[in-house]
Amino acid sequence: MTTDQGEDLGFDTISLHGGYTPDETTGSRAVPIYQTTSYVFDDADHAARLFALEEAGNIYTRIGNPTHAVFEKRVAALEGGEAGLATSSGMAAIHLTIMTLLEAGDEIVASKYIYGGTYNLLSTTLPKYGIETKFIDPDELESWEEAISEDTKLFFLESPGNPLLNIVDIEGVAEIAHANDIPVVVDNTFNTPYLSQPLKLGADIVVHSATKYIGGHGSSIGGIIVGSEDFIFKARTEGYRDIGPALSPVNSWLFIQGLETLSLRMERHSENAQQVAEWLEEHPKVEWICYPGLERHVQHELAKKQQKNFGGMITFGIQGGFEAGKKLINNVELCSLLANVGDTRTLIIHPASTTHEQLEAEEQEEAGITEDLIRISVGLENVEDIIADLKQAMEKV
Ligand code: LCS
Repeated sequence: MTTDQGEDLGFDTISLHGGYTPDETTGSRAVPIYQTTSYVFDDADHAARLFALEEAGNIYTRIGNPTHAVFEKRVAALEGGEAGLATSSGMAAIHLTIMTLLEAGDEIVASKYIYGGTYNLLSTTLPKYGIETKFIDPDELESWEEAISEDTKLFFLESPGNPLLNIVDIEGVAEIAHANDIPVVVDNTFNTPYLSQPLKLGADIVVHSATKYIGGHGSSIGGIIVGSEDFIFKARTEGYRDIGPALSPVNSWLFIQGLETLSLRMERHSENAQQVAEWLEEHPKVEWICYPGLERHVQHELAKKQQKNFGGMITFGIQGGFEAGKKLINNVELCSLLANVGDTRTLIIHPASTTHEQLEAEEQEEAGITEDLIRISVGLENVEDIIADLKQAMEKV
């Protein structure tokens, strides 16, 4: 996004202004919520031109909406992409991206370290429609290359992965993909465009669960896709229109509110998580810990190179495995036990029995979801209070 003079605007400025100038009719400074299903056409010819896609304009909120348009333009500008498309959930964003690019007979090569719901979409649902996925270790660049067949039409990864927080070398993966004419889709949910911009590292399409840090307050389910103008136009006029994964204008508005403080929140999430991780690292009952901001993280250097900071997610294993993990989770008071991440509040969960429960036992093992794994989404509370809560719960284990 640039000024009228063509200068690049900074991230925070785009977070606040991207995609919107005050409404000409009302002067409204905040982005209005266009809570409408449809838009009046000038006349029959105007309507026909819009339906024939000969002219751009509002038709029906399942296809587009002015509040969504601000959200879409703002995230696209923050990611450094050409255009965006807002969806009813993160899963809808991923599904629509795949539906737009692939057809029966095509194959996906995907990181095996991804959100359980996405893993299930790829492993179980899409094969019913003739789309198969090969899951690989994303940290070994040669495994991407080796998995390619003549049917491969898409690479898919998360960095950091949910919940293992492995960091993928996006530039390296994109180089292999592009040498084989394969587009790279990155789920940037855990980082948000504030911490990393995969398109600038060579990815072709970025998807988000806006439900997480973009919304940031745990109030709304939604998603967004960012890519080229051509790709987004195709996604909007084909799958978005046919399948109907549009979101409510109110949710787009809530995501816009979230974007306005994204950098402030991501800095504080990162600062708090670093301190919680350092505290856990020293705790005698902690068997292992994974946080990209710790030097012991095997990809700490890559994370430093590829990200602005290390984010709010921590995973660790507790001595005593499943039962000890359950005790810890049952004894926290400030931390909320629930299935979400990226809220202002600190959240905690045991993925093996919840977010990754749809995976078979071997798939869980393959994806690194051990029985003792605890995931914390560190919130914006005073960090001493978060640590005090974990401390008292640890004492009861
Ligand atoms: N991508 C990632 C990285 C996610 O963590 C999730 C949801 C999705 C996509 C799907 O987004 P949604 O449709 O829920 O907006 N992750 C969840 C989790 O870890 N716990 O509950 C949901």
